[in-house]
Amino acid sequence: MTDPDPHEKRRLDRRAFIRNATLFTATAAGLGAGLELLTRRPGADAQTLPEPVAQVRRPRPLGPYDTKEAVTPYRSVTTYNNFYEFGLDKGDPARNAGSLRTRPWTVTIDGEVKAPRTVDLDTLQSWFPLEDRVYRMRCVEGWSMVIPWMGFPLAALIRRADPTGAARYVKFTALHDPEQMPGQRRPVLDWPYVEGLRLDEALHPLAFMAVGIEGRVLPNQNGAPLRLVVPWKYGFKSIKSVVRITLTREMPRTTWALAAPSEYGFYANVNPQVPHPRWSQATERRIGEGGRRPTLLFNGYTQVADLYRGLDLRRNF
Ligand SMILES: Nc1nc2c(c(=O)[nH]1)N[C@H]1C(S)=C(S)[C@@H](COP(=O)(O)O)O[C@H]1N2
Ligand SMILES: [Mo]
Repeated sequence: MTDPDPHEKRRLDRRAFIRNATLFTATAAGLGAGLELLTRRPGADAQTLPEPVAQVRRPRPLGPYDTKEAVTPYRSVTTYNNFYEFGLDKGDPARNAGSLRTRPWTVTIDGEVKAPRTVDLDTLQSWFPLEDRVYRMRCVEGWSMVIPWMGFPLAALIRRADPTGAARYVKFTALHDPEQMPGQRRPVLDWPYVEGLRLDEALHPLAFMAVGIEGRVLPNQNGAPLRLVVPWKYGFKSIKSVVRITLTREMPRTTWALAAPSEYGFYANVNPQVPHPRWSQATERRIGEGGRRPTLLFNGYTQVADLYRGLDLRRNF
């Protein structure tokens, strides 16, 4: 996808960080060679639609959590992606994620829960009625989309796991399999990708586990078969291809916060007043639109503000 936007440079800046990071042990030349190995698949442009999600009746009226803003074209949602397990360029996930096997797929729920278990994804999905959620998504790089997810509230899953009184955080772990995920053959990030939420954040009704987009199962490049969606936080919190959900006592060490602690915090709440050290977060480019629009505190989801009473949002960025 061609991207004439000047802020594209900022994305390159984010990649430039990776080349300088201490965890990155290979040389820049090594990274270049590695990216060459992320082969382009012929025919990736002839988009075949995923199968419909069975349980969902459509259309349905918008609910209290849905934005009425125009939905981003499906083609953009599924071809302009960040999923570093499949490469660093926006088009790489759509080109390369065909190698991800999404069935069978198991999810382990463990840690501070009374009933730890490993469950097949189809079983897990059958526990909950699927819902639609039309959410804004704001990437830390300065672009945004509106995506019609389908899935179930994270709170429903956590309540079913029955946390112990000691649980204070939720840690999410993505699949680690360099055979299926060619980007993991290089130490671009500290694999597997890990994310986390405070337990009260995870129990907020906006926090969502997605299994589909627009009535169809999640395309691999969007984090199939199960991904987190936290719409009031920068997109990197919304971890893709989740295999493990662990309730913990301590704040989990998360991938981007480990990679660049001065640039990516644990909270990562969207906040136009807290710039990224290397660029402003005051505005954003809505994919498919010209120009830029103002970025809103908590990405406009002001109903989460109560979670952060008494917390200094500049220190806890
Ligand atoms: N496992 C994993 N999850 C991930 C990422 C990633 O590289 N790996 N990228 C994150 C970032 S930076 C963003 S902006 C969103 C992008 O989601 P989308 O491609 O479905 O729009 O996924 C997030 N989840
Ligand atoms: Mo992002």
